[in-house]
Amino acid sequence: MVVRSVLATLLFTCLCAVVQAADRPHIVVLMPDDLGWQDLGYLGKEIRTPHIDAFADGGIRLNQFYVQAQSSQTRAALMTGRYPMRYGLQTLSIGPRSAYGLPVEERTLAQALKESGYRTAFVGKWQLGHAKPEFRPTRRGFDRFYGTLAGEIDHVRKAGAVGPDWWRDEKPSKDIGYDTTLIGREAAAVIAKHDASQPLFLFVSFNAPAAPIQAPKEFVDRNAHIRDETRRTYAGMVTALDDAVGEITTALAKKGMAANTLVVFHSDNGGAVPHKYPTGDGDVARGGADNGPYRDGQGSLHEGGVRVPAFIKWAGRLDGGYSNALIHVTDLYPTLLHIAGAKLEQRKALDGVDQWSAITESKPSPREEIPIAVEDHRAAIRVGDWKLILFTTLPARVELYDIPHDQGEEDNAADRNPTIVQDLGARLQKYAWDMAPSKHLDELRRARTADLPFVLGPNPIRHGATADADSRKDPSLTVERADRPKQ
Ligand SMILES: [Ca+2]
Repeated sequence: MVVRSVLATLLFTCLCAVVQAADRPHIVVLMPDDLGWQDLGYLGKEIRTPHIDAFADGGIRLNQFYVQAQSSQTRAALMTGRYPMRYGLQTLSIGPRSAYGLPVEERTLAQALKESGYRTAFVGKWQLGHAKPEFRPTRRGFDRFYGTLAGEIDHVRKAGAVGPDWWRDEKPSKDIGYDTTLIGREAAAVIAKHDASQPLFLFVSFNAPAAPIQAPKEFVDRNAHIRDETRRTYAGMVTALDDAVGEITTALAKKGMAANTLVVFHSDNGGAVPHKYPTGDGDVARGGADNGPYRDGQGSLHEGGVRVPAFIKWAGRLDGGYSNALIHVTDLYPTLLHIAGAKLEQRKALDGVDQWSAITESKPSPREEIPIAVEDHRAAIRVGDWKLILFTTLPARVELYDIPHDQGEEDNAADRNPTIVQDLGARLQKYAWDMAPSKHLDELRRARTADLPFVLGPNPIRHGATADADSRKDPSLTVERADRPKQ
């Protein structure tokens, strides 16, 4: 009797395992670079993106999806399920001349999926380390790699500050063409060549629409309705991005993989726009992006920098809709591993939490808080409706916003809510004690020649006092904030 019961259990377990293996979806992550909140057809209307809209229409839109403010940080958070401050990547991005990378002790999403039987491919901008072979995607869990290792390249020449940077696996590639088009073509080819009986993890990390703002004429011409030249060229980059997504859609359909492919789409950080206060990380003199109601953009800890358009789609399984759950990019790691039936146990503790029930069953987010940034000179945390931002370099500054009621972060409520400031500040302080030394700052400290630009900021008080009206056409950008502390 006992034996029969054990056998029955074993049989049941085996059947479940078979069902689960057959059920495991292909996973495709589509991640644009510096895409603004309002720069998709379904969100803004000015730039048409029919292919991305078609994905979004049948998917679940994630209305409170937070990322890190900079490229390398978001990629690292997604790939590890752990906050960048745990392993020293909390400051800026890994630059073309940087010697460091994502520490090899960190387990990556690709490694975890590969261990559980997925084939893996990375196409596009890596930016998680390039100075040593062990940092490369092909050593970090990906079977295949095509694209740029360091990023920050010219979109046509595909060269950056230290020369040509376009690769196929571990060899330089001489492919000619616009990077976004090449990335779309390669991603489609990966799908076309894939043996669909095995699950696939394809990470498409676009280099668009990030600076430099460049697009071939055919894409720019499709946005002739936009008068501003920078915005029109930026829109051309988004059009190329949408066409590339269209190629991927077609490839999935041709291969019969569309119904069993889970697609995750989100920008790596906010669109690059002139900040309310000039200078500072991620600041640009003229940006093509539009972050809609959100303040500032790439590099900023305000919503424009860290809250991005995002959705998740699984045509055969999920109905469309939306989720207002508080989600951080680190949550994708356990969520995707859960769906893939992969092993979650690992040596380093995860920060991300499984959001599958919150997304698909409209259950509350298991997350109470998101430490948006924990750096030597600044930090931010979202807890419930509240968001605290600290600028810790002198003159120090504290900002507190009630996000659902002040999405533009115009009304600093810090003075009126000392208890909340104290509570959120104490939480940030706890994280700060766990912070690993910043690899970026460490490199700068050791540099003999300081040719790497770095500004400790943006600090609104400091920059508000020296705002350069000439560089900001909109006079409101140079007006000091009303909530500046009394002198
Ligand atoms: Ca970026």
